[in-house]
Amino acid sequence: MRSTRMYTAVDSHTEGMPTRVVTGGIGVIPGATMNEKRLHFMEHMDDIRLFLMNEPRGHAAMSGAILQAPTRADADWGVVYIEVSGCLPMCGHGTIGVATVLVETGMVEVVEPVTTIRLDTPAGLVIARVAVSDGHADSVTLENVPSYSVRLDDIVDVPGYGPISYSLAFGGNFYAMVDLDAVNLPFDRANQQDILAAGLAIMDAINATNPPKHPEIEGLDHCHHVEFIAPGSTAEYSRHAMAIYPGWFDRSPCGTGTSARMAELWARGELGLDQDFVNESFIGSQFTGRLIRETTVAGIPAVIPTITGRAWVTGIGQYLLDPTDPFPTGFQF
Ligand code: PYC
Repeated sequence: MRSTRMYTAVDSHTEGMPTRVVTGGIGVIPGATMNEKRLHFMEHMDDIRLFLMNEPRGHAAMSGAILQAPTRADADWGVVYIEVSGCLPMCGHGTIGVATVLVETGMVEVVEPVTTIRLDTPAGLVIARVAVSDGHADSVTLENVPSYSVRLDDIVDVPGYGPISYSLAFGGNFYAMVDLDAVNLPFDRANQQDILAAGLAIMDAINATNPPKHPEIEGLDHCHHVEFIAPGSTAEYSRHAMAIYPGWFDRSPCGTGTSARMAELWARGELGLDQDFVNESFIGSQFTGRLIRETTVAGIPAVIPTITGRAWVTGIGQYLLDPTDPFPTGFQF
């Protein structure tokens, strides 16, 4: 066996969505903050992401997280998120996967009944509280970065669809929230290609006419996620299909998307602090969210969300590159 690359990883899934947690082989990514590391990785090391996320080692909806030493004294581990479409500043399902893997592999000191792990992410400090029994990570509650509503009930003209009403909020990434009824499609996975096409058209139109920009985090200036809200959803229990650039659906209920949705509902006065919000994914898995306190982001009213969900370890791997492999950065199909 010959190889010019070898990365070790623990694979997991969070409520159906994969997180390949890369534990070795990459070394220290340059950068004084985790966001600087993310930006450096995107510019100079993207071949590693492609290698680990693309086929044949990954697939069209693959996602992962690279463990790093933290850049801040108040954190235990640092994380750079990777996925098929790039490097998110924050990923909720990925964080639940990371926290589960850190506990189950003993990479943190495990304390029962709750192990607290402080994670340095590109979007800021995220605290993961892992419920542990008999050494098993049963569930993770993450305390997310400040989330806020950007606009409510705006209209974007979407070629092929006409004027579409949407709201936009930040929950670690920017999310456009659109009623699925607005594109006249049923909440049914049989229609996923049509739902995806509508989502991509909506995000394109928003980015072309009125892109969002985070006031404090460099490089966050677009919307790559459209959360289609299913009919019958309320401020207590919501179902959605999360369309993500360049063409896949979150299998999990999307931690940052759930945070954005709660920030939107809070801005409308429909969701208060300390109330459960159950968010269900396109495959029927659930996260439970809560808003735990108010804050501000550059003067904008914001909230701190928590998200509770579960992850399971699915494998331990060493990912190799044979020097004769014709697809050194994989491929998309
Ligand atoms: O859970 O935050 C999340 C997420 C973002 C993209 C896919 N999952």
